[in-house]
Amino acid sequence: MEWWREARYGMFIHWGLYSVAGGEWKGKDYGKEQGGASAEWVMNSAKVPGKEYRETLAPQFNPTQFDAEKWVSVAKASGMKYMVITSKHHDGFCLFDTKATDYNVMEASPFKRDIIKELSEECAKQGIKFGVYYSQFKDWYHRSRGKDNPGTLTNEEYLKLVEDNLEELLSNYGEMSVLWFDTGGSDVIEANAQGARVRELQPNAVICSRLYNRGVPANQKKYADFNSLRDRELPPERMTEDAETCMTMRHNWGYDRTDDAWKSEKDIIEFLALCGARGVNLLLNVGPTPEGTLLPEETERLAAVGEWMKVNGESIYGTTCSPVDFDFWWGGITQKDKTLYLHVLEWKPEGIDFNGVVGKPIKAYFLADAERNALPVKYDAKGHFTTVEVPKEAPDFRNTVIVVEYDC
Ligand code: JFZ
Repeated sequence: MEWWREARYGMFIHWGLYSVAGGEWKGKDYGKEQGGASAEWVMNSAKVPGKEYRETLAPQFNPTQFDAEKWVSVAKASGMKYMVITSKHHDGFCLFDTKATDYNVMEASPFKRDIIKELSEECAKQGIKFGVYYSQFKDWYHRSRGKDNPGTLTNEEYLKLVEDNLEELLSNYGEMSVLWFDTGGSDVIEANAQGARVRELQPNAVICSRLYNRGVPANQKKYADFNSLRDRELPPERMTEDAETCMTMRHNWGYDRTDDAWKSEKDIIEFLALCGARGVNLLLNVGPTPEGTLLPEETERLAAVGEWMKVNGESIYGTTCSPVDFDFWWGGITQKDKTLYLHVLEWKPEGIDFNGVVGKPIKAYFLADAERNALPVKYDAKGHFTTVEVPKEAPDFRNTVIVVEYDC
């Protein structure tokens, strides 16, 4: 887990046949906020039978502009340290060369390239940890969705498919650093068997708590290495356990043709800082196009976060949430050894108030200030300081991390 705690920030990729649909089916919009669950759910939202979904979309999945080197370079430049891509989402389509079903990119689409292989190799080359999202329980193609929508497999055959897929993903793609299962069934025995297999084949892999159904008590989630919080959720308090929040840059996870609800660079940077202040990793999502490209709106935002991380990354990577009672009106605190990083999202001319903590601070300064010019601080009777004085005008949101160094 050490690399994962150090990493703090990764790329989530939702890509598959649903990207061709772009959230629409037969001219109707099923994106999130248009009545659908999200673009990658179009098969379910539009109640599309498996055969029709496959015959409509699979022949169109030919993302000839896909370039793993570009995607991994964008992630790296953004300061991301790991990547998790959908290897099989709920629509059942496999983005890798599998022998367990012919409903995969090699056999069912004209693309015939192993996307998981190309990305895992590029990540290894560029020093980014690689992992896969895998929908182990929901599968609207292979499993039955009721008498009107029979699956292609019986329940037993489906469990065998999952077992075979895991063997392939855990054996054929080198170091698999993250297994991001998504929402197991209520059967803990099934989930534990899947978790145990991951441990056997990839002992260093970090396993997401969604290996288990949310209803399973935490103390029964034997193989969960981190708590995957609700989508886009910041926990209300500091997390003492390893946890991660995943977030979209707009409404939908998968590519959606009409979704223009882009979060600003400021929104994203501040969300990353607040995740850090709560001791939570951020897995930030992109939904690539049917052509295999990232959207300009995505690459621009990721580059902006990368610029911020160049200056402020030390206040995120490898930090923990601070023991300071941190419900400050102005933002949150991350900590590393005897250094606190105040992530200041709101400003008041009277300065940044601050409950004293262990030890007397040596100095406070803006992390972006190469000269580390000390900011004036006021102390209370106990020698704890109460306020860091800041400029009357709030600085640019990209340069608002204040470092506080301690003498003990
Ligand atoms: C799941 C998927 O259904 C969705 O398509 C996407 O892949 C997302 C990242 O994960 O959706 C969920 C699963 C769990 C919660 C919310 C959305 N949850 O626990 O809040």
